[in-house]
Amino acid sequence: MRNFRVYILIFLLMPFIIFAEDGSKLWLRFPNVKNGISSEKIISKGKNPTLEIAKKELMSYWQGQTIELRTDKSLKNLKDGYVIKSNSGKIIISAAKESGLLYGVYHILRLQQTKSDFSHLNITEKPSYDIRILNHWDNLDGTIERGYAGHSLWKWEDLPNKISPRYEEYARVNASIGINSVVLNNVNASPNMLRTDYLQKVKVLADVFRAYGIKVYLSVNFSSPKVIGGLENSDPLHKNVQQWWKEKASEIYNLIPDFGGFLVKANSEGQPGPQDYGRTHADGANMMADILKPHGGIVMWRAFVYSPSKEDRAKQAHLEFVPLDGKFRDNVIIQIKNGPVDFQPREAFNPLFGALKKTSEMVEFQITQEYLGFSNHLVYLAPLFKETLDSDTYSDGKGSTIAKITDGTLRPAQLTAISAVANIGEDTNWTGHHFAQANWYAFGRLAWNHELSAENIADEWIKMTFTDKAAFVNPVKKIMLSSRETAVDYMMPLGLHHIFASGHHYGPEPWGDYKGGRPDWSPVYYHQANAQGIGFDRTKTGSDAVSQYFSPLNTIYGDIETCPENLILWFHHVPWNYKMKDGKTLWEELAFKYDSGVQNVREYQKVWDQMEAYVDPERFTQVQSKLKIQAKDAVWWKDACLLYFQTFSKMPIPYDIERPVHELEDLKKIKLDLKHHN
Ligand code: BDP
Repeated sequence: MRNFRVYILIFLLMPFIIFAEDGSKLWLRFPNVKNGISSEKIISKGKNPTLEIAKKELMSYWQGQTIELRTDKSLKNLKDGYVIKSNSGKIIISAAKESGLLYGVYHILRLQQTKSDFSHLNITEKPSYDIRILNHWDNLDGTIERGYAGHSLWKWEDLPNKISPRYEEYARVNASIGINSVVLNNVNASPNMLRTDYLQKVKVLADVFRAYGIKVYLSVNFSSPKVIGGLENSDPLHKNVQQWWKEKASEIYNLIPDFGGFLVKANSEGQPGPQDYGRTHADGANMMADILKPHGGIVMWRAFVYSPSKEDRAKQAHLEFVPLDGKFRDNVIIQIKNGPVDFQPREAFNPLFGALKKTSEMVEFQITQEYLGFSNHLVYLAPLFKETLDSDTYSDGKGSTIAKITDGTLRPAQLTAISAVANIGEDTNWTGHHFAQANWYAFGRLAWNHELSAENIADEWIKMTFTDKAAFVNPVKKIMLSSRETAVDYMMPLGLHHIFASGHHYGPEPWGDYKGGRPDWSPVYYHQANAQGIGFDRTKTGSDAVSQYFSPLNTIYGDIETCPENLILWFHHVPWNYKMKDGKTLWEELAFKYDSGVQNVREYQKVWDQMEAYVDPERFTQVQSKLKIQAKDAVWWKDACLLYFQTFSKMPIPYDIERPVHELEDLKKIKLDLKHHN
């Protein structure tokens, strides 16, 4: 009898068990399989694993007319791109490569899913970048540096024998947005990554990814020859070191003939590099580039270099790399973080963009929200990505945007690339926060076409991931589009930066002064608050970082009157009573910004609550509880920063804004026990 009741209960719960929404499908929620079209309605010649996937996707999910998939070598100039045309009742997708056909198939499935009109299609797509690459900061022990969605997807201990089904799902998801490359491991790379047993595991992943048009790359530790090769040192100019890399490269290419190449973090934050032997970044990068060249591989050499010297950290990459311009091989690309400090909620763009005239440059974004509330805060990053890509560097005159410098328009390059640090882990919904999925999506879409707007991408993503009902799409899009500015407001408005709690970077610690440690890891180094004012003086009389920008930006940023207010504390030490454009004093403006960040999150909560009718209960409540955390954190940020900065400004909290609910001394005691490495 008891058993019987259990059966009845299971039966009644069945629809919920089967349809329980866990976010695992991301944006790939195509209509039910049984409505798909029959195989006769898909015309294609030839056999190829990628083409088979394209056909399978259509057969399973396409509900429209007959489709023909054609490879057409004359479309080579479109690279991975494709043409989609309606032609007497059928749709023809043509591309030079099979991967182009697969991208074309995802394009029409996207049109179907967003209920777009596809009666008269005439679409030509060519990707903005050749290499659209995710950087995983995954360690061999399964942890992820700055990962907030569980452990690594890569099960190194099970590989090469056991293959998780998620490897293929991951590849499919990436292909659906045009991502064609991945770096599997952390830039703080373990030398063991290059051991033969690990390479055999990497091979298995590469084999799974290949049919989805995805190439594998690895982060390598510069000391590998010494550490795993047993050589005396890893000096890039030593013959035996070069020989070691040469043999390693042959071993890799034997296993993985289309291996992409290496990503290298050298001489930064304690990592080894060519400078350990008195050699330059160019010596190190070129040694590897020469070895990879015959195999068709490339080197992505990171410009994220800084040391605890007297020099302003924001200037260091430019100082080190500009003198090396023109010295790098043509299969080296310098990988540059969007800002000169470190993935802050807002930074001025990195002045290295455009400063290298004879060297290829690529952007590195961070999708994982190390500095944006981890996977607890809803922060849609497309506006941040766009802000960087659309920034005019003036390097080659007006209109020299970072997009044009990196996509081959202004600096014709052998290969162009764009990268971002992934936010993916083994959580069921892949990214921890359901809305963090949008940032993976947005990066892929912008890497494919950097001219898309943040709004269009949000629109697409919401319709694909939730529903196309306007009553949901419009308010949620509004939340997404304002969310990055909101986070800036409650964390670091007006150009403040790096005032995070040390190490884990979750929550505020503007009082952080790690005496005896590295000054450039201390919040007080970055905000410089004192009785006179607040902000980092990077003008001519300060660190002179402004001079690294091309004219007229150097003067615009260098003059407090013309500096954009959203960067004013990035470039200037500003008196507390300085009059801002809206007539408020700097102190008041700061207080209002913090408060408006908090108010916006409260508004997001209210709007989200109204969305209940349009969302499944699981995702509704999960997002709702994350918003609660975000609201609490926003208040924490506001109180911590205002109460602490008030000890310098000695000015009252303006009447109109919400009063602090914490005591500064209590906030100072908070020490979160989160894992971190610095
Ligand atoms: C910083 C992270 C650190 C990374 C480093 C990097 O805090 O974990 O190793 O960047 O990009 O943002 O190398």
